[in-house]
Amino acid sequence: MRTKHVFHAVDSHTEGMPTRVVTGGVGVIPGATMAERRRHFMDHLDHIRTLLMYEPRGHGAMSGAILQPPIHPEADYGVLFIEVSGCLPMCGHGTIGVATVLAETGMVELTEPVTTIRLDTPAGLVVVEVAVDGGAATSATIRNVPSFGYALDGTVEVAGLGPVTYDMAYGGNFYAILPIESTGLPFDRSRNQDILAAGLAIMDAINASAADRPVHPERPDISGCHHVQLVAPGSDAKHSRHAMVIHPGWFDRSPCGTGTAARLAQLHARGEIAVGAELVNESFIGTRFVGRVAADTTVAGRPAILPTITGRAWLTGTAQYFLDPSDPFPAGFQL
Ligand code: PYC
Repeated sequence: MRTKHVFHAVDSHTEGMPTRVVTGGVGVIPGATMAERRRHFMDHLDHIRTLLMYEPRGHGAMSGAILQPPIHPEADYGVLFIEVSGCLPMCGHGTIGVATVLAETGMVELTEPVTTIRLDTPAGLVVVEVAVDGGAATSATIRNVPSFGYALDGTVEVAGLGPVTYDMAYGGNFYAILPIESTGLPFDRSRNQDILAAGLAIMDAINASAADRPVHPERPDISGCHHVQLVAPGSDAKHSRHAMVIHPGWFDRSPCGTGTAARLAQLHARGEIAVGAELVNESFIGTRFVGRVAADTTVAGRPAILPTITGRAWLTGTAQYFLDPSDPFPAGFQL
């Protein structure tokens, strides 16, 4: 065996969605904040993301997180979220995966019944309360970053669909949220390629228009819409089901943590959910997160909420990923 590089990882899944937690091999990424480290990583180290997320080590819906020493004085670990789609400011299923891995591998000291872990993410400090029973992490609740409705009832002209009305909300990433009926498609996994194409067309149309492309009012480094939440018929503010279309062309297998936060913020902005109320948010494969509006707040003077998201993750293995100097795909590949 020859290897130019070894990456150590603990693989997990959160309600069906993988999180490859990279525990070693990357080194400390330069930057004075996790947001600066994310920028540096995207500009200079993106081949590490593609090596670990793309084929043949990953697949078209792969997701992961790179552990870093924290910079925020209150945090236990820094986290950089990596996916086939890029480097996210925040990822909910990834946070639940990271917290479960930290708890179940002894990388944080366990206390029962709750172990509190503070993560320094590019979107801000995120506190996770891991429920622990007999040494096992049975669920994790994220206190997510402030989330808000960005624009309600936006309309965009979409190739092949015509005018489409949507709400834009932020929950750590921006989400266009609309009923799947607006695409003329049923909420049916056998139509997944058509649903994917419709979601991506909506995303492209939003990002192509300077007036519609979202930009975080306090964080210009967080912009653009890379997630479209197509809500199933019969959904309401207590129980919502969706297909989450993600750039460049895959579905979240989990109920999407930041998408659940955005859905809570959208429902709150519409006056459909109150502080203290809970929403069960269900993925395209039928797995569930429970979201809660914990409190009101503001972001740059806009009404916003502090959401919590609860879900479960399971460890699936440990691995060392190598890069042989003769490997013809040193940055992986996509079909
Ligand atoms: O859980 O926040 C999330 C997420 C984002 C993209 C995929 N999952």
